[in-house]
Amino acid sequence: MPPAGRGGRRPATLRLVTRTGLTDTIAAIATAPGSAGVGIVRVSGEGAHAIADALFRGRRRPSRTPGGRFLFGHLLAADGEVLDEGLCLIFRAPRSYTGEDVVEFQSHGSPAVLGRVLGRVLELGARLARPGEFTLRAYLAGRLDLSQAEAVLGLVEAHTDAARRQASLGLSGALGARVARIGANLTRTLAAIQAMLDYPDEGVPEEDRDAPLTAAEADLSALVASARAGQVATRGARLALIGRPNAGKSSLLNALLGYERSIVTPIPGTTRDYLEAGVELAGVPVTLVDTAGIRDTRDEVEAAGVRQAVALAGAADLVLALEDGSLPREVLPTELPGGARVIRVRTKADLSAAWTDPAALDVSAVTGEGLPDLRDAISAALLGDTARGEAWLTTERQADAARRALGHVQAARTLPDDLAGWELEEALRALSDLTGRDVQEDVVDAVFRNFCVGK
Ligand SMILES: Nc1nc2c(ncn2[C@@H]2O[C@H](COP(=O)(O)OP(=O)(O)O)[C@@H](O)[C@H]2O)c(=O)[nH]1
Ligand SMILES: [Mg+2]
Repeated sequence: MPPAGRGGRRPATLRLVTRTGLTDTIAAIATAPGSAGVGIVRVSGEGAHAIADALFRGRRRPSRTPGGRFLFGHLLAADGEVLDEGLCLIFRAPRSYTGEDVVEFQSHGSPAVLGRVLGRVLELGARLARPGEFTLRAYLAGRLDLSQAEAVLGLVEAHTDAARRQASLGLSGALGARVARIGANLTRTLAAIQAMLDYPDEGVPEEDRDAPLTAAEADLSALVASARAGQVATRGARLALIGRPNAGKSSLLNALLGYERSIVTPIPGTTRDYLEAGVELAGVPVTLVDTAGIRDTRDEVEAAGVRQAVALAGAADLVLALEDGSLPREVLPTELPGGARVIRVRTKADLSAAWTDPAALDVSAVTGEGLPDLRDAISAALLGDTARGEAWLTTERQADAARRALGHVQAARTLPDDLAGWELEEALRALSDLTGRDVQEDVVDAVFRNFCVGK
């Protein structure tokens, strides 16, 4: 039965409790498969301490040991055989990751030892945890919201420093706080609209309604924009260098890489195919793509390369559009596909300038002049305000919720007050989907399905 008076908050939670039998005790190997110095078997639930008493022999009984302590001793098989020596870490509800009684056995990290320890834990009455079930319990205990649970997954899977930083911010609740700030502004707007409707003669200042709505819209737009950065941080980015033949694309690629990957010659049309090379920029793995110079050409091979260059630019997360600064400026014969963002670069800045443009960065691949600024611009374009420590959206699920919220806020702006109020309520609902405070069971399931067993 949903708790009374709170609008049926967390109905999904209650269904999950009954369906998965959340009072039972679960166990899993929490460390990665394979050999390691240390391995961990984690046990959570009402029976955790009793299982530890039966399995572990140390200076005291685990069930008599205060939470937050650990014991050194022996892990025993059913017949008393010593499986290994190790540690038993004791946590007491509610002060544990899951909010339940938890023990963690640390032993040597071999598959043989961990397999026996886990086998014994299961014999003693625990069942094998499903993927993500420890974190699911933390969520159900109210210790994490859904976006924080996703951040846990992000931390487990982080391959880049940018991804780690983001997940860590998400886990800290920074994303939740950012969303709450937006929600508070929407609620203020709703209150002002309600007051206008209820007391049309009182003269509620327009400002009370418009200022928080404007702030919420700006915050939401930034949040939606951050979703792309979040994905870039997680999976890396593609950066295409394009420009006319001889603009200095291959030279700049080599300069960004720090080694000679691409052939550089004074002959226009040297690079006819494209080539890729990986480099880390701003903590993000970036694939640099060198393309054929774009020009009108009769050469069939070169023409194919030009078409490919335009397509590569369209598919990239970011485009560096290079123009030779030492020659009179010529526009590219091809319109670049929209979508990808573009940084304009005036190359060969060490030579005397034939033109200048405040919208272009001056860079020399020969002297290295302008390279630090270019790296900063790339990082800002790929990661946006996230470099300033703001929390971003890191999953498509979160991005979808934020886009829906923004859509409703934008719709609210164009509507008369009574209809605007409805849109704002929908926006608030989309925001609560984002942090997962009142979401449907299938959404929760989908999030936790991606976890590994033991997390
Ligand atoms: N002085 C100077 N020459 C450059 C610079 N970058 C490229 N070049 C020269 O310009 C020519 C074309 O360079 P390349 O990188 O092959 O251009 P791409 O055709 O766009 O790949 C070569 O002779 C390079 O040595 C630069 O920053 N300064
Ligand atoms: Mg080239």
